[in-house]
Amino acid sequence: MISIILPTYNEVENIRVIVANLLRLLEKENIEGEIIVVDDDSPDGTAAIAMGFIEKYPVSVYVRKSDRGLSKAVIKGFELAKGDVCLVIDADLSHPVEKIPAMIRPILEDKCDMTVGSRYIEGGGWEDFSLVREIVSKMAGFLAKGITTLSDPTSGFMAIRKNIINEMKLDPLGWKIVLEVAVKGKPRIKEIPILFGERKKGRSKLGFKAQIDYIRHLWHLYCYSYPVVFQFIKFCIVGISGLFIDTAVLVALVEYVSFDPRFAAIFAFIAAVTYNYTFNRAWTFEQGKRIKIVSGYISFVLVCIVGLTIRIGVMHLLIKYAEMDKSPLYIIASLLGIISATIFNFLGSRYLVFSKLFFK
Ligand SMILES: Nc1nc2c(ncn2[C@@H]2O[C@H](COP(=O)(O)OP(=O)(O)O)[C@@H](O)[C@H]2O)c(=O)[nH]1
Ligand SMILES: [Mg+2]
Repeated sequence: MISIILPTYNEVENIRVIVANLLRLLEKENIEGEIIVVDDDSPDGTAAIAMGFIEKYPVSVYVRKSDRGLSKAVIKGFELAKGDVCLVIDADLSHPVEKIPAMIRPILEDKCDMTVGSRYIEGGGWEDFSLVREIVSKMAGFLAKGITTLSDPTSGFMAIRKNIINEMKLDPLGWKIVLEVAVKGKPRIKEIPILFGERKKGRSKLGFKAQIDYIRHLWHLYCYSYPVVFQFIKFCIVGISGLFIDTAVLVALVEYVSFDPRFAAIFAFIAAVTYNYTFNRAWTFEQGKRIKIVSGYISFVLVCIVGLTIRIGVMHLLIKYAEMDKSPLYIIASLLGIISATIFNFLGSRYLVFSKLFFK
């Protein structure tokens, strides 16, 4: 059986037509299927119209009352689906329903686990040309190149074997669920060419917020795909901002409390280390929050002190044996020291401080 998931928000002008089109297709192609409308309590009464189909047809309607969101609605649809294959399609008549047999066949024949309707492979395209939409869509696809080989990762038209979904923990953050499933579930994917039609009725919900959400989603998926690289990037971001804290405390103590700069540097170091620990625990390392605060902190301080020793040690070696004591070479020596210390601090944090050793 096929479960067709239809996410809707304010589609009062389209819902009747799309459901009727889907029912007609199921009958014509002799496909056993159910249609699940997942509506986010649209104020325009979309759900009420969809309910009109329930009695006579294999249609069910689920109304989500809070927390609007396309991905969340689709995930709800996956949960409710009884079929072996789930197909997701937009309700605004943008996606060609006649392609549904081509979308599900390769999965039923076990040639792949997932199919995605693509505008950017041979045979696919846009029915009505809209330069802005196409640029936004191409740009969004380009940004996802590092994590997927899909030609059209922002497509909302997809089908997938249900058991792949069952095994996954889906993050409902993103606008379009295709990328989430493709990256995390690693299914065998086949792209199916589609002609994408611009909606004729109602308004697109792809606003500014959805685009920001897309960028946040991409960031999460990049972090997921390249955990060490992105942890290191986060670690460096925290480290660089920590340098500002360090300098601010130093200047404040010297200027306002008349501390000796070398004495003030001790407090500046403590402030920066505390700041770095807090943010690395909350943000850089996924499991950070499971770390015992105090013992994790102590080990982090120790790692940083060893890091500082490494920084000065590397500097000392370069000055002594590579004669890097004259300006500007000593600055390069110092930078190389900082790089070595950063790498050490990162490895120490990842494999010691934020490891299972200090779990609560
Ligand atoms: N349930 C639910 N459906 C949504 C939401 N946002 C959009 N949709 C539906 O998702 C599909 C695609 O949305 P649309 O606004 O056409 O996006 P676009 O094609 O990228 O401009 C349509 O069927 C919408 O009704 C939402 O927050 N909740
Ligand atoms: Mg649309």
